Amino acid sequence: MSRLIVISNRVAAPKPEGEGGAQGGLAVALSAALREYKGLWFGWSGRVTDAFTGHIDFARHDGVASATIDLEAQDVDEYYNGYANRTLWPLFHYRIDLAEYDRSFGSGYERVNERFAETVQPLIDPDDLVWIHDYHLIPLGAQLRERGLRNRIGFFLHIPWPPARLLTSLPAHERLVLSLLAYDVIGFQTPEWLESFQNYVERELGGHCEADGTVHVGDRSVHAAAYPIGIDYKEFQEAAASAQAREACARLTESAAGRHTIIGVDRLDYSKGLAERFEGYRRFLEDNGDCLGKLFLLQIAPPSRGEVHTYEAIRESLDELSGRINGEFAEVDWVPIRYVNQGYGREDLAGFYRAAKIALVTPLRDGMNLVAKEYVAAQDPEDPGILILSRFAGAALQLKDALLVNPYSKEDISDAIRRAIAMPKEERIRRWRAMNACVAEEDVVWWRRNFVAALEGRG
Ligand code: ADQ
Repeated sequence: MSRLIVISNRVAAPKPEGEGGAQGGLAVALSAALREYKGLWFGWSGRVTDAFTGHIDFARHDGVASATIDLEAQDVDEYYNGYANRTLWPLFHYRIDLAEYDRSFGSGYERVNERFAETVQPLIDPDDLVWIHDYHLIPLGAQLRERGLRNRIGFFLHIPWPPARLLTSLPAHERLVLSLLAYDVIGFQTPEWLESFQNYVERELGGHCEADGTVHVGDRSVHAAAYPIGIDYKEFQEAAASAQAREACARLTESAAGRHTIIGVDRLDYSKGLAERFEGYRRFLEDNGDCLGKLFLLQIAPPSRGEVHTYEAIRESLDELSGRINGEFAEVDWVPIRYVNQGYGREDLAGFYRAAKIALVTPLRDGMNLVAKEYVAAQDPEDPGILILSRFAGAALQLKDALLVNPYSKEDISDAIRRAIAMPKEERIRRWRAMNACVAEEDVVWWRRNFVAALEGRG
């Protein structure tokens, strides 16, 4: 049986026993795959050294072998904070206004991908399957091919693929996309992102896409398809049933004092539509005076990517906006927004989700969005809550029974909250059952099996 080599920017190291806090769904799923295939997980350690040495740190946790390398400060600036998070992330989330095109970012990105290729290549045996993840490492497959690697190599993109008209604003876009043709399989979260990719290939590269997913450009053929990622449903249900989750649920319910909780859980990122969400909620408060004091929004949003300026700016603007809304509407015994800038463990989150009557998941653009699926999985089947979901999240294609909204429209968000509050229990249960069946069935194991089957040439 082949081994599986997973390569991603960071390796999700399992926490040592006793430190608490389970891993995220992706880490759990990939760890399970690596155990099944006796593989190796390769990536950046998160540490910075004076000069790149190519030294590899090997570790083994819970049956999963990992190999990590350290990077130089310049690498981190140009590759991670630069090209990945200031160029590709905004552009791929349709924010060309925020995308920065700096030549040094591009060369740093190439350099780090070369460094990954150089160091990982000797660890790969001829029969191994290689699975590369996300926008940080798009050219890695081509780099490995240049070094003579002939293994099956797959790539999965966790974020959206932008429309061709936006992507062409990226200098050297052709080079980036052509490098993808080195893979055997390219996976996207949804058919929409796949279509944008195919459209680019046909318009810009003169390629040809077949109905079975084969993409031809010149003499290269690649299989490109949608593989929507799911959550680890079983693990999340267990987390939701844990004593800690029940405690978290009780704590939030008690502090709500009979009011409805609306929950939002996101990394603090402009793609998540937090300012638009707050504005939609403000519109709801303005238009529904009878609801003042009867509900509140709990927004959990730990800061991320603090070294990138736009992230500092969004943090400041949300501090200000939540303060303004609270100042406008609060009473001595009620604040409309509880805005919390910290992360929580999975058990706590599961408990909070269960205590919330409504979840507001309103990204402006999102590859998939796992929070929407976690919220569904955490509900009480006898009395489930309501998911309000952006139509621009990949998850909207699967969770059709959510209340789908346009996240740019304050009125849409406000109307959906009103509708959710008034929704009869039978309708809540009917909608939840349909969504839950999908979240349970199309889970992370299903995702991984489908992708790996395609990588093995069976899909
Ligand atoms: P993200 O943009 O990080 O992921 P998401 O899919 O929502 O977005 O996953 C976030 C994960 O982090 C969830 O498991 C969530 O529970 C957790 N999380 C978020 N806020 C948290 C908090 N305050 N405390 C604790 N945990 C928190 C990228 C893409 C997505 C895609 C995923 C997986 O942008 O579109 O769904 O990868 O492919």
